[in-house]
Amino acid sequence: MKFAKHIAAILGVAACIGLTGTASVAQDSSSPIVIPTHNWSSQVVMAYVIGGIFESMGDNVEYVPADSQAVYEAIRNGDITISHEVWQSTFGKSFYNAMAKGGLIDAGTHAAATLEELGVPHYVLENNLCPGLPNWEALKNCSEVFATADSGGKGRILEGPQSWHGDLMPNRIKALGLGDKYVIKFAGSADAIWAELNSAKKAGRGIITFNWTPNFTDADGFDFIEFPPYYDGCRIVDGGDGACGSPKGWLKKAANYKFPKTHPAAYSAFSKLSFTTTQVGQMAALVDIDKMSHQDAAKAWLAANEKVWKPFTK
Ligand code: TMO
Repeated sequence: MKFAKHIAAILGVAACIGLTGTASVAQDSSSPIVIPTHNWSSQVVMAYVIGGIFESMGDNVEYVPADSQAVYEAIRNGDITISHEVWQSTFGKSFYNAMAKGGLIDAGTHAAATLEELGVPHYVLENNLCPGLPNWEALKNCSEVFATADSGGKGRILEGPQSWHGDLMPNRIKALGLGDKYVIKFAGSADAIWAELNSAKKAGRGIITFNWTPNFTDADGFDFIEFPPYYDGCRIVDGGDGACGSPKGWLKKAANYKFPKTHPAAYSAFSKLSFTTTQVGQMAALVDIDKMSHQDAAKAWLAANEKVWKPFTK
């Protein structure tokens, strides 16, 4: 009897080891990993790059177009599995809000540092179209340089789509006392910003737009305006007066909290995955300069960069 109990105990231990062993080599679920696509090029190319990496590991993936603010709630409740470009300035608040509610986890930070800010193409500085730039105070004295046919004599600032960060820039311009001299116009798309930058460049005209780095414009030379430094709480949505620039920020990854359990191998790769400024810029350039489709750009990038991404899967 004693002996039988002993055997049972040993068998129990063996069964446990068996289970643990199975768990450590568990297969990823065949349910699709849901990857969101938004409305700027690097994000969409990177969606297909990461999807391609998961597929190379035998995982199934699905892509869904998603609003870039609402996506954090969708990850939290499990409708979407990951976000691979969480830009601090624009999405930090929604990311942390979803995390605080529960269901969304921080899956690590890319090597690339970020800035999402208003700025001017380099020739605006080179040709001294607004003396004193990139210091923001120069804007007080040259609004006419940035006027357009529809700006009512004021300088025009071309902001990105309003879905990115709402009234951040109108609030800032007002808070800095520039509201009488400048109007903010929201672009319908990122492509509309690039089209306006192109035509302004051809004409040698002054132009102020929202832009970001890493982006394909890094190679061209785009100068960000230096606003009063960002600090936690300076924005109106955070209780401040709004008179500050954007943070020199991080670029993070997020995931639904179940992802590490349902797809341990894919999660491990995703958590290791990190892209540099150059790599994110390349992904945008393949579309915005080379005019490839997002899918073809991702295929080309994966084929040319196996040494970069294969180690994430190991
Ligand atoms: C989120 N974005 C890179 C467009 O600023």
